[in-house]
Amino acid sequence: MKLFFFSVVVVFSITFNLNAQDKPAIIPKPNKIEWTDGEFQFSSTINYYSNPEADKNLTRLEDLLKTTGSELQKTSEEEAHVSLKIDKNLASKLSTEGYQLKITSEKIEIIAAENSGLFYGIITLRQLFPAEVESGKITSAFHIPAVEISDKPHYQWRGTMIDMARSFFGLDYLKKHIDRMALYKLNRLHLHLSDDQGWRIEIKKWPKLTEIGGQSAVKNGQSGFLTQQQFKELQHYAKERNVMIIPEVDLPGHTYAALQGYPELSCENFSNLDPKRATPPEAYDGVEVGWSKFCMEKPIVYEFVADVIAELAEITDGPYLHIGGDEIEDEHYKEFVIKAEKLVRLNGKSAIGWEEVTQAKVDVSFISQRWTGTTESVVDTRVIESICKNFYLDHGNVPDQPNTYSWCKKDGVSLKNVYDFISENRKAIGVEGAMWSELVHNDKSADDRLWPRSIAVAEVGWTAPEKKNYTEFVDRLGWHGKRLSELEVDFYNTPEVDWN
Ligand code: TNX
Repeated sequence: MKLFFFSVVVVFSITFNLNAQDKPAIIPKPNKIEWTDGEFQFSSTINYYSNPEADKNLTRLEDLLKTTGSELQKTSEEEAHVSLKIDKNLASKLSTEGYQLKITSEKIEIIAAENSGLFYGIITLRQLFPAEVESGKITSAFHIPAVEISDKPHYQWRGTMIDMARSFFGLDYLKKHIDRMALYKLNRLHLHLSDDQGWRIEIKKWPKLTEIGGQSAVKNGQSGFLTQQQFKELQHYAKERNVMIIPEVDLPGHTYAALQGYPELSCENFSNLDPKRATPPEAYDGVEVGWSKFCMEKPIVYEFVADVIAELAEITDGPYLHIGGDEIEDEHYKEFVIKAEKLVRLNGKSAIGWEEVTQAKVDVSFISQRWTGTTESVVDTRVIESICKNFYLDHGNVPDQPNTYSWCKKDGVSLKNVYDFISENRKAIGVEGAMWSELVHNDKSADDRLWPRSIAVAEVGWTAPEKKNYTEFVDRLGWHGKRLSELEVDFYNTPEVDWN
């Protein structure tokens, strides 16, 4: 009897110890994780070390360790409690963004082949700290459970898109957004910078784009634009957090805001526009799509496109420019796409476009962004998955959520709809959640549409499909409610999640 009781207790405690839920919840789920025995406790002085190659991440580690209130002391590798190391030999195993994190009762070690990997090792360590870390100071005593993690992303492209054109979002919001992206290992921020309702990026050769087109917005939306200087500042901020900015100017349709200042880019008598919508120099504040376009027979249109692409290429660090290409019917469309794509290449970048561009025989370096998944392509390009029923974050978190769209999926796009996405496309390079802003007019509603669904985007992008499990994800996410609140994210209170 005694023996029986003893074995029940042993079995119970083993099960309990193996239950990951009593451990801090890491999102996205690491691809290899093993909780081991013991825990690491911070003492009043923390000795830390980084090898010279890892110096880029040093301040980030110091900032994290400072939240404990302990003294920090840089020491030799042998004496260190916490160490950061770059080891180029791990490149084939961990690729550029992977890392290893090993925690024992004595030591915390993060190793990666590159600084982007170390950055994510530090992010994982950050998620092992209590939620208070996000406000900069931890007041309660805590310890970190021993663990061994070897992790790298499933996809290289883990993105979010913000529609800046219908309603503008300022630098402060974008920087906050980048911080939040980084916490979940999202690494691509696509900015939709022009559409019928507004033009949001300064182009020096065509100043009326922002002087006029920067002043309008969708009804009740915010107007404004980024100067090239601000764009660079944002890009620098993003780069430090391993986020690449992808600027999009939507061509040759969705171009009304450009025509406001430069009506010469439209056909005679504006016959390429729908006069019921608007005629230059009037602004357009409605939400119809597919009614405006450039006059593609006019040489000046190509001068314009060449100038805009050249200036964008000049200020963009990343290798990509997004040229839009969606929702337009025109006999010159394919020819236009091919020319625009060539201009992008001439300026040293690769072009991305919405999936419709693959009706044209574009270069194989092209990347298409799928949103309906129904275009008959004539080229087999690499693909970013933004299929609307899984990734359109302007749709409701739940059915009938006020001020959301439902044209793609009438019940909205739930957290589970995002999470359950699996790409069947062998040329998929990743996923991107798209927040269109016809109905999103301020920071608070942007938060509500982007979070927590972008966290599901992050896990779809990072974790291997066979390791995903929705029930278990939702459990982990519940533990992040406090962290998101510390970060002042006005996330949607999804009923699918039991927020702790
Ligand atoms: C379709 S998807 C659009 C956008 C709209 C969005 C609204 C795509 C490439 N074009 O212009 O904002 O639907 O959900």
